[in-house]
Amino acid sequence: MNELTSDSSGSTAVTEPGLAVRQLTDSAPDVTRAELIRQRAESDGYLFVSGLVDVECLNTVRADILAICRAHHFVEPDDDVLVGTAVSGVRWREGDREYFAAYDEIQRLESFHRLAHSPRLVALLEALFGSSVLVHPRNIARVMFPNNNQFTTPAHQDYVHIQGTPHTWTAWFPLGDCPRSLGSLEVLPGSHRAGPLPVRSAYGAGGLGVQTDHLGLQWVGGDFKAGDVLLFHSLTVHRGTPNQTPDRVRLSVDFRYQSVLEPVTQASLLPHFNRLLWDEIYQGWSPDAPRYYWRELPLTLVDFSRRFHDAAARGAGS
Ligand SMILES: O=C(O)CCC(=O)C(=O)O
Repeated sequence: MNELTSDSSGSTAVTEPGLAVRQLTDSAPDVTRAELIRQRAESDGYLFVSGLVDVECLNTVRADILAICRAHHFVEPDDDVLVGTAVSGVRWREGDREYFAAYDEIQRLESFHRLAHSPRLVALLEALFGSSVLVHPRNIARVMFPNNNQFTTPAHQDYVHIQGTPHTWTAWFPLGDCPRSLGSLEVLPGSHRAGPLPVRSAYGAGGLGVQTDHLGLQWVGGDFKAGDVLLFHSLTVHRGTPNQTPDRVRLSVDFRYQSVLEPVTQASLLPHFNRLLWDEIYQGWSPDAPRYYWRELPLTLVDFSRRFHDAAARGAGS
């Protein structure tokens, strides 16, 4: 059965559940209209901005990550620097020793961490928060292999993993063009207003999923071009789409941001997966690179509640 839906943009669309997905509202024409941006963010729980990040910087990171992927035999050795053809039969994922060996090298990339500080991205978040922005240093990169659908990111909220303040926003974007069939990201507009949802263990990034049918909301998503950014509140439910290509890896990043005036956990100030020290990551970086910048900020540190996280993980349906 088809359903008629509408969102803050006032647009309506017919959705065939499981087939088509409603398109993201593009806020690119509105990035200088702070009040409108805040209203849309509050209403929808997400902002999609096409062409927000400089494609040259993005391609530098892509080339750097693919060079690591080639050295670790994730992608074909004679691939073009920007292509990313998966070696047949290889499908490592987070948690695998082979994945982490490459991921540690990705975490050491200055270009990758610099990308989180992209000026237009940070300026938009400043407008959204109405204050200075804390760029969480705990930057995340993902290499998603084809033929691995079981490990597609489940529908989930980020708050349980981040804590500190629910008003933390994630910027998700692919490192290159990313049609939905390569595995892009979708959001459930309005789901942030449901508060923290009960979780169950699930396959895929984060290992925790939520049920969403009872919310009666409609997924939005689509194809991404290099430079397009999807931002969402830490309680906005989002999910990956499976990488259905025969042989391409999907590269993407998750960067997180909050107002400097909101509390933050120490965990958000540590490297992702906490496998390396910052001093190890910073080796060989250029003098003007963003190192330990958060130590200069007047932050309020709060504990990460392992109990809240684990209780949530043991919750409904797990
Ligand atoms: O890139 C993905 O598939 C997962 C990104 C995501 O949902 C997250 O990190 O919270």
